[in-house]
Amino acid sequence: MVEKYIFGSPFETEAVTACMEAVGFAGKVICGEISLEDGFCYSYQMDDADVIYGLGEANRGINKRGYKYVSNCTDDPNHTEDKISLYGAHNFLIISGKRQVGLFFDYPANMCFDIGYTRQDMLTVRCERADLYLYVITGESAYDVAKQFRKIIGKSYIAPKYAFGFGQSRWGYKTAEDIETVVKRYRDNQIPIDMVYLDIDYMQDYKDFTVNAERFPDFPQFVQKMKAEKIHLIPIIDAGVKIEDGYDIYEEGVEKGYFCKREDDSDFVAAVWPGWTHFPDMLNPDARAWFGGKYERLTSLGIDGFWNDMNEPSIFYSEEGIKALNQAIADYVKDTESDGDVMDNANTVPGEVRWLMEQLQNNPEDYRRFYHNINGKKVRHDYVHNLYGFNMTRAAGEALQKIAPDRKMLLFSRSSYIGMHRYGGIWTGDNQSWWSHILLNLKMMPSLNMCGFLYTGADLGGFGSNTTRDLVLRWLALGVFTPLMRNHTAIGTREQECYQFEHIEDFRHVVGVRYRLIPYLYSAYIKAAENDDLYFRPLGFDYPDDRRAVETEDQLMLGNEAMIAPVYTQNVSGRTVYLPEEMKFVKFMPDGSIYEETLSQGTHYVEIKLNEVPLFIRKGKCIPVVDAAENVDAIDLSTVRYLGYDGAAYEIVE
Ligand code: MIG
Repeated sequence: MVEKYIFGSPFETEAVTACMEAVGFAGKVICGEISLEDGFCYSYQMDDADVIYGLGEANRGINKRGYKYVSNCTDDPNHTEDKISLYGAHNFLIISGKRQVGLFFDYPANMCFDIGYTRQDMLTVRCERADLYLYVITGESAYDVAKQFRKIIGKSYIAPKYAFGFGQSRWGYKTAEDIETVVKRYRDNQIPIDMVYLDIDYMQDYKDFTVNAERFPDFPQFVQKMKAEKIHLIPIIDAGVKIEDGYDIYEEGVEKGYFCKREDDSDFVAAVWPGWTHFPDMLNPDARAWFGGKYERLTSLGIDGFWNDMNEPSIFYSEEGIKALNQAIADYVKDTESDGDVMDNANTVPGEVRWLMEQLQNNPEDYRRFYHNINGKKVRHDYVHNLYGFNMTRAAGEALQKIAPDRKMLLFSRSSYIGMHRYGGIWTGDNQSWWSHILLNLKMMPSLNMCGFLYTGADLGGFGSNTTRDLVLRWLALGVFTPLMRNHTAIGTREQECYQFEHIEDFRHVVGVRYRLIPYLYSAYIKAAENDDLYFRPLGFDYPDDRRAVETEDQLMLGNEAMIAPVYTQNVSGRTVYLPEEMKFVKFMPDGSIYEETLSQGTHYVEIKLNEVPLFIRKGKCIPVVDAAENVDAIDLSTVRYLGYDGAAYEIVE
């Protein structure tokens, strides 16, 4: 059962697609207390045994208890354990204990979820203005509640099958030659691959929808050449539009009034990669259609996939921020009669100047300095901050449906709000080449699925920091199962393409296992999307009465047939797994054979070498496997056989 409560005058986020009558709040909701004395505050006294699921792309565990999280889409590339805000805002929780209750707080501004942080047994959800919809969902189990929630937010975006191939990316590939080298080395080494990503350097001066003509002398022909090699090129699109005379997108946007404006109606100016930029008003339906239409410049050249970046939106600094900093420096120079070179020795930078410098990036002040024009109404950005990335991706998604109604395109975003799952997937942003981030990747996946985001994945091998061979291999062995399987890394870090390391055959094998499993994984994904179901689930969704299963957070259920338990620690030759019931332990061995062993319910230590990929098949189930292939098109379904329990059947769907 789903109930919808209205508080004040909520902003229509369009997260929910189901038509429902909202009930006015009459002092009581099914579970918990609500106070409207100081903004909005929901509170609930948690039982010791209550598990709190949800929050989509958030830090820490699958059970969110024991910390606080703030929905405030933020470009923060350092995902340490203390961080409370990442790129997305997914305000959906499930309280699972004596009762099974889902709560969706449909509110697009800053919102705090204190889940046993201030007081260990208290869950409180607060926001500044009591203008929101609250959906309260009751069900038989946490799993049931999640599925009911998925029903009201509309069907998830479905990625094309090629997007289940392997992708290579690196911030730093600049020229057609760089890309060709990557493709050649993958093909020469017979490591399967379907996609190479174009990061910001393909553009002319970081201008959206342009291609640098020196680096790509004949881009249309290059796209075709790559196509012939069975490679899809996936360009990045950034939120900010460069201010530059003669750049038609900038000029059109100014003329049509499609950029976000300051209070005095001048176009807001922020610095991002291109230098000074304007932000397209993604919340204005006309501006959205206009910006989305520009993707055709690239699709008309044969491009069929995109990743949307910097759409929190990320701000390096604003004109106002720089002015304040310059003023502080000038004042300092005047006061001290120094020679004006405050930067020559960091120790001489006065506290106030240093503070202003540190505050330049993603400053909350800046998010209060610009406005959206939403159907004629002026809305200050901070009131709707968490909807920007959603609507950028919606702009693209709606346009792509028009441009090529019969063709599935790949689309995913960095920033998101619930509702965006209908238009694209997400990648989890700038992680690091840390072992702990393999586990963070794993734990985020089911929470994202609860919020509708099925096409998801992390930067395999790690984005920031220098990676190592063993880390890439172990991470790939998790990535084999995530819908987005992409190796991506930052400029300046150690090269981490699969061919950069010794014993390339191990990489060929691990990536090859992905291709052996694509018929299964893509089917499981389509089934989840079509049935408002989850592709990845916490063990507690399937075994709610088994406390040990509920508390297991380093394994996931996949589809209806499988469980994964990747290795995420260094220098080990295996790991401990917990089996809530008998399962078949399967290992894809480097010689192409498949090891199978039936394991009983309980705890087992299983050996898993760096070049082996483990998987568990549930009792009574089976999954299809095929021969490895060099790209998705080359997968030969006639090589199919079934792994798992005899007598079981599996239906492959596409
Ligand atoms: O400020 O385009 O998360 O994947 O490589 C960094 C360069 C901008 C952030 C993305 C990352 C991408 C990088 N971008």
